[in-house]
Amino acid sequence: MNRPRRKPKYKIPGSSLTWCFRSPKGKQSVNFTVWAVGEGSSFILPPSSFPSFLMSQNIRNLAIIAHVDHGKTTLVDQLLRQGGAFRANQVVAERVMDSMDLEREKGITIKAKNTSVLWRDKIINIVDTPGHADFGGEVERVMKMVDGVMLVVDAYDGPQAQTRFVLRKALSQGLLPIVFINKIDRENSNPKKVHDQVLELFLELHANEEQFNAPFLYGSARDGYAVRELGDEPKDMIPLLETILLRIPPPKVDPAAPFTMLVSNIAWDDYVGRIAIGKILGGEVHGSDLIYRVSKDGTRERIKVTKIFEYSGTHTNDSVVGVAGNIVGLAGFSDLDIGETLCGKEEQPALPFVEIDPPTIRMEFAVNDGPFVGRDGKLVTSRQIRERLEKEQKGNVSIQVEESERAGVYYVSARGAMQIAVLVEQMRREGFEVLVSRPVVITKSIDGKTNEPFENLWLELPEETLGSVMKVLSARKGAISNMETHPHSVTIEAVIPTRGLIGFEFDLMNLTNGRGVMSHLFLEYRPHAGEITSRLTGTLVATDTGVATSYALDQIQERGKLFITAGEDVYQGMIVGENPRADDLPINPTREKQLSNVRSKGEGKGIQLTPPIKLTLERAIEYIAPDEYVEATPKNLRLRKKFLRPEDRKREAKSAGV
Ligand SMILES: Nc1nc2c(ncn2[C@@H]2O[C@H](COP(=O)(O)OP(=O)(O)OP(=O)(O)O)[C@@H](O)[C@H]2O)c(=O)[nH]1
Ligand SMILES: [Mg+2]
Repeated sequence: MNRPRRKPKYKIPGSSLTWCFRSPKGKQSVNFTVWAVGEGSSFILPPSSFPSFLMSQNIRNLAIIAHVDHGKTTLVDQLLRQGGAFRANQVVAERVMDSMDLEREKGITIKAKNTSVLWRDKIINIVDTPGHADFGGEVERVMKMVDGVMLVVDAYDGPQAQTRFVLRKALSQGLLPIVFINKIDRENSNPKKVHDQVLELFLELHANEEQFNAPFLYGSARDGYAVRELGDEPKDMIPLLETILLRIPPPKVDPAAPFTMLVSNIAWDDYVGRIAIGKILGGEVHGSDLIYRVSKDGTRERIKVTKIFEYSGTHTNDSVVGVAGNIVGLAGFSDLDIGETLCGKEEQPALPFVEIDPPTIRMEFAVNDGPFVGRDGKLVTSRQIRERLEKEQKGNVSIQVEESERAGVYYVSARGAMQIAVLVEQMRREGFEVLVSRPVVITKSIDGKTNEPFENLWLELPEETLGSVMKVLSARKGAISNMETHPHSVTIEAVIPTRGLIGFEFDLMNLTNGRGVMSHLFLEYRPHAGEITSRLTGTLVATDTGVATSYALDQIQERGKLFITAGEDVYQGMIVGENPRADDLPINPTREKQLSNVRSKGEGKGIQLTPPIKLTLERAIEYIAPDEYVEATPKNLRLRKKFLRPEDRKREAKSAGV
């Protein structure tokens, strides 16, 4: 390998530096401008300034994968810190990679994102991935960009459903793993037991010998340390960075080949438009190069590269060249899809792309046809909604959008209700109003029989709630495959139709007072499991449009639970509460007390209304019945009947044969 002959001295950011080295072409020297000063490496150089044959040897591409909340993004913070990405006195937000508003608000990662640290003269490209099962598609596609993975496992919780899913994907791609058992600071954590559980998982998932011999490290991402052996003195993240350099191989790429890159991710920039993100598999690309974009159907389009981006620390930097092995972003596209090949020569073949797991649920997105349309949102037309959904489909491989047979209604398919809720939440922020239906599962016909998706479900419950949870599980057609009792809890493994899982978390939280923990994972398609009655309650439906009065609500709350409070605007067909019985009860929430000569309107003052139940978007989507919608606007979430007028509902029910 080529090594620099003379180690450059310590420099300050902005100063210039000449680096001499031997190369296959003889003695060479390159001039650099020092970017920043980092720990361990003494300085940080723009990666693009390395000559490309040196580059790929100096790059490590790594994805951080885990179950939700096991600490991936917190770990990335610490790696960036150790790599000198932050100035000594810089105030940095926690979980800097969770940069989307919605990510910060929900405290979870939604989109996979790239960054890099330069440590001991090596560029470590890191991809932070989401851990929530609904965003599994994001994880699958980044596997093609990296040469190794860091599997993070919580030292208390141990491997969970999504640990299994992401590890299986990584192992089947032949990637080498490093295991980081995180949160050893947690009380009652059991890193030794978790170590053994992870090894068992490796066996179960048929890891090859090299993968099975993965190094295990332990630590606390929150407190900023990693150790090789339990009991070692906790200091910093250096053991983890050293392990990455030792264990993760440099990318296997050919710097001498023509330029080739697989589009693994798409980002959007308001100035340059679509950005193709991926690892360069061969050759180099320069700003203003003419390259080819090969679509999945084989058509080739000539593109002029307008910008090259590199990802470093919390920044995106412009670069003059993208070199083989590096993960870069390219701009210059009017249209682009994930999975497409970019290449320098017209005759180059397209690269194969990993097929990712298909969506399992589908929902309707419809134009808001309620009387309050346009009150909160500016983007309400069918065309605006269609364009927004199409844009989402481009950047989000696991979402599919289709037109339905009805005007202004689109079908959106995804991996789970959470994924769709996130999309709706983003649309609300952008000023959209939209109606969304309850999710239905996507069925398949196999040998003439209807098959539906099934999932593995893992539950952990307080023991005393076991009976009631089992009852709900069996009503939802769950079949228990394993059960273990622990001193304070019970763990259950079950196989359940995806259909039975819709709204299940809501029940679980109610039955266990929020103490139940669940995770689930797509298993396979199996024959339809038969009827499942998911919601046993009916609704209280408004008969009139107007303002809800305390007087009316006071009477209504004796019938059921309220979703609204006095003073809120309501409309005919809107759902204002839950009826404990299965049918829908028409009520008038706008009714006012008849005024007599002596009584005044202010007489409602003494009325005590119970606080209304406010469902979050996710819960609301799973709560509603098939003939209902959630109306999502920038400021309000309302539940309503699909057909607002009772006579239309009757007609519809009749034609559906109910
Ligand atoms: N006690 C303890 N808590 C930690 C540690 N690392 C992370 N956490 C906490 O765990 C929670 C989840 O951390 P994240 O870094 O967001 O987890 P994540 O794996 O990125 O989560 P997703 O991206 O949503 O899958 C946060 O509240 C962190 O503060 C740790 O080492 N010890
Ligand atoms: Mg995260």
